Amino acid sequence: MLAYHRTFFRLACYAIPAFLLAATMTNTRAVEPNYDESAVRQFALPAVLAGPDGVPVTTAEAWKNTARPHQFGLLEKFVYGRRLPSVPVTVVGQVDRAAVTLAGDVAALRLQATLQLGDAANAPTTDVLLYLPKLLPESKDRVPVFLTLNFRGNHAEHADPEIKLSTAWMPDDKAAAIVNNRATEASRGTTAQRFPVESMLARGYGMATAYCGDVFPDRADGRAASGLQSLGRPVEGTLASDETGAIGVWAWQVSRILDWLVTLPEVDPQQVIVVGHSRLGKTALWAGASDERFALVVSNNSGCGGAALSRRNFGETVDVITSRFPHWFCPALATYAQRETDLPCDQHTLLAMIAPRPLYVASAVDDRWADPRGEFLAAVAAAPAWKLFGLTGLGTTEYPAIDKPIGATVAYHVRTGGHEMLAYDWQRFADFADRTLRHQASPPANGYPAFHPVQKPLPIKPPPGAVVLVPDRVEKNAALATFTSMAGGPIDWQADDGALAVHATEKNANHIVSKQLFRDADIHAEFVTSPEAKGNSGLYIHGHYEMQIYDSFGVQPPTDQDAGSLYRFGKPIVNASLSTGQWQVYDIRFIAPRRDAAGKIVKPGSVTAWLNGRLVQNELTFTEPRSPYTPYKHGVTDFLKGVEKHLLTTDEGPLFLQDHGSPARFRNVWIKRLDTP
Ligand code: GTR
Repeated sequence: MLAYHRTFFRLACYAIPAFLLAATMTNTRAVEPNYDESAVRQFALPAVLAGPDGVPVTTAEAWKNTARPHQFGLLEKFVYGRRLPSVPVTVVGQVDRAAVTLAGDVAALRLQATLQLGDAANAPTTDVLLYLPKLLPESKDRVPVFLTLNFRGNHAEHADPEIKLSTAWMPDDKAAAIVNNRATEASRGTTAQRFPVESMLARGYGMATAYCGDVFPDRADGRAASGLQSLGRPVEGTLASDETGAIGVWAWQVSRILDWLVTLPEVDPQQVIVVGHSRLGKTALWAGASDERFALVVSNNSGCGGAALSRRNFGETVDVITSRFPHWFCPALATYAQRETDLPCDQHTLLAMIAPRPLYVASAVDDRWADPRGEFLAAVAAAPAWKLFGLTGLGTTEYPAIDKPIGATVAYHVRTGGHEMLAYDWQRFADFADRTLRHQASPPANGYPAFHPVQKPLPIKPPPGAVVLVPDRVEKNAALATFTSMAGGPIDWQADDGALAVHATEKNANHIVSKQLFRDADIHAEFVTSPEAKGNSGLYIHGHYEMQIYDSFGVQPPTDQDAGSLYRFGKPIVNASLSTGQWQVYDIRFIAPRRDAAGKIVKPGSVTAWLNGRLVQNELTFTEPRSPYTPYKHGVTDFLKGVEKHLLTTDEGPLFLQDHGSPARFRNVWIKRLDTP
């Protein structure tokens, strides 16, 4: 069937007038996307090093002078439209500078500035949010900065309540609490899983972001409300085939923000890294191609029109993307729908534009729509451009294993999980920037597997090597031998409707204590909160750090009392709570703090947590316990004194399920130790 369509359309392209062709193409859009590798068509890629005469160049000089400009011109003409001119950038009003302390006691400098792009009367403005690691006052150090556009406004990228709430148009989106095309207070932090400020600042990087919709609202008729008019570009009627699309405008926005960043004394102008996810990953690549001041370019899950080869009919195609998002590209691209093999360029040439600078292409294994293999093959095919400079690009043609980054000056990974930009991705980008830009070793990786838990459908099967503390069905009168009471004896919690119910007490000190001890571990727990006593319970890790269980359904904004918080250390990134009576699920990666011989913490611990499919803590660091209610202080027994002593000397402790006066129920609780086989 697919073969039939391919042949049919190749003929169609040559024989059928344009208006009929458009109609036929619309029909085929109903065809299921191809996810069958064996049904990918055979194709030859345009020579990546070819100059205007079609002959591949052989020197870096010739590449810079002839082939690169020629190839860049093809990308302008057939994919993104003409690069927009530079304009003067001015700060509107004052830059808002504030010293802030972020979750995990991370000291930072937060800057917020409104930039006007150009001096035309209708010049657009964009709000930039920038966090910088706090430097000593006398420091002359300048820091590298990751710059990324965002989808839902700066306030959605971090829960910091001082971030200016965007008033720009946004697509309605329940998950981001956008109502009637405007952000609400509840929108704060809703995309924070994509912007791990604290952990990147801890590695010495600044984090900058701005909303793409400030200069081009992401909708088919967004052109009229875009910055294009201020640049004298047409915004209606029939457009020239190489008229710039939204991606070109967003890339221009990124470059203008760079104009401002490089004026800041704290920012290293030679080390600004452009990063983008998805459509904004396409944008990051085009920005990096159009503006060679970007020192490193990162594409995350950018897919069709980004890092993925257009000639591969796998996942999203030129046909689909140009019909769903006609405003993203220049009009010429749509004419190559169903005849991608006729395109004078392909996306490997886009990647080659980054040479000799370092480039990172990141995919996710379940993001088949973005064609992970097509992204990898484009990186392979772009390699000759780095070779001209005596550099190794990817250095391999072999597809890597999941969660195993590869590459030299071009890096690639395919992460576990789906279409997102997560802590794992950022840590790899920072590793790569450490190596290629800063020429320094990255902090030792703990070597643990990537953590992107699947949380539905419940119950989740425990992985190999996990120690099950509570089975997924608890039989009536089952004597659960995996826990002890606070006094070290048998527990008095009972089965209730197949789950283990908290035996709630007035003193709130009838926790149960796992016999299994652990240091670093992944912890999984399924639970139901009760409407009594605010649903309060918790996963009291090591008896020191409580991942909160609470009836927080609908609470906005969530505080450090609510479900998803690490009590007394950090409120949840987003309120992911379900209502009482519903099964909920936590997955927690707990990296234990390390202590010296006297039991004092010498290296902070960290917690990453997912609640009901949403990231609620992202590598939140913590030091000495802060709760006055730890079981080593409140309800303490001789048995617990022994547990604490062991903990302070070995960094290993139990998991407590907490009694806080509310009969929460648990099932399918398990621990997978990370630091032992
Ligand atoms: C999809 C689109 C992709 C990708 C994604 C995104 O709908 O098909 O090309 O860009 O949106 O930006 O999230």
